[in-house]
Amino acid sequence: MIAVLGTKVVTGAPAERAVLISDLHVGTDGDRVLGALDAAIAVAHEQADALLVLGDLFDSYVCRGQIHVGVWRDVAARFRAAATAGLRVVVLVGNRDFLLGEEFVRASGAELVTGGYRLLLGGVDTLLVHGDELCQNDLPYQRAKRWLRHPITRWIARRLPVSWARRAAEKARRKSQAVIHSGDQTRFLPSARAMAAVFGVGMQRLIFGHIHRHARGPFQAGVYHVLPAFDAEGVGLVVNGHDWRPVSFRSGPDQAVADAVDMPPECDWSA
Ligand SMILES: [Mn+2]
Repeated sequence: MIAVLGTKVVTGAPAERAVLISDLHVGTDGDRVLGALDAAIAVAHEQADALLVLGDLFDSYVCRGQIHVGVWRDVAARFRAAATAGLRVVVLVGNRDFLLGEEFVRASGAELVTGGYRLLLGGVDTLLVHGDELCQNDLPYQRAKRWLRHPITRWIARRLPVSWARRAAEKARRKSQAVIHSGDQTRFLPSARAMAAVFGVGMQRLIFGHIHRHARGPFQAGVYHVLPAFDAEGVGLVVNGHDWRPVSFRSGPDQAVADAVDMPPECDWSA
């Protein structure tokens, strides 16, 4: 096992073909994102070996009781059906749903990854991370992350009643919204030194989300992809061997549709 920027990285089985999506934020956008998710699952099942979700599947997830109710139960059931039909589903936690635990694994049949995930993807040595660890200049967040991820915080939060957990998540959301729109916005970009650290350990490709912008480009000897927020346009990445292309998923009248989208521009980095 290796660690990159404090994030533990586990190694998974290779996948020649995969569908990758990130930042679905299920819980904020009603049914729209679920239609796109159903399409992504269907395309992954028909055309790929794996569905890889790069974090913030849920807008918030605090306590283990949530898996039995509402959208959390519904999304887990969708993954369970796909997993039962033979699809490999891998879900990385994001900063909004890092409290996902074994109850999600049981309900969904997905492989849950609490850090980074390294795999041979289309034959390329690839690292998947949510991406918050790359945003090293977002200092208030990085400080909060240390106590939020503390085992004691986790132990307490996961045992809260669902109604308390939802109120706490809503309060945290309002506070973070107020902070997000203040000050220098470049602090939310991945830092160039974080990117250098990732490619410095020899990764050929890095894929992440979190910053809600679609981008791709070269970095040193490697290549990165930044997946946009899936709840915006249903955009993800389809990998088929050497072919890597962004598509927009939607549920058509009687089948899943994956429309081609333009290759995105390169990403900006913070200092
Ligand atoms: Mn995020």
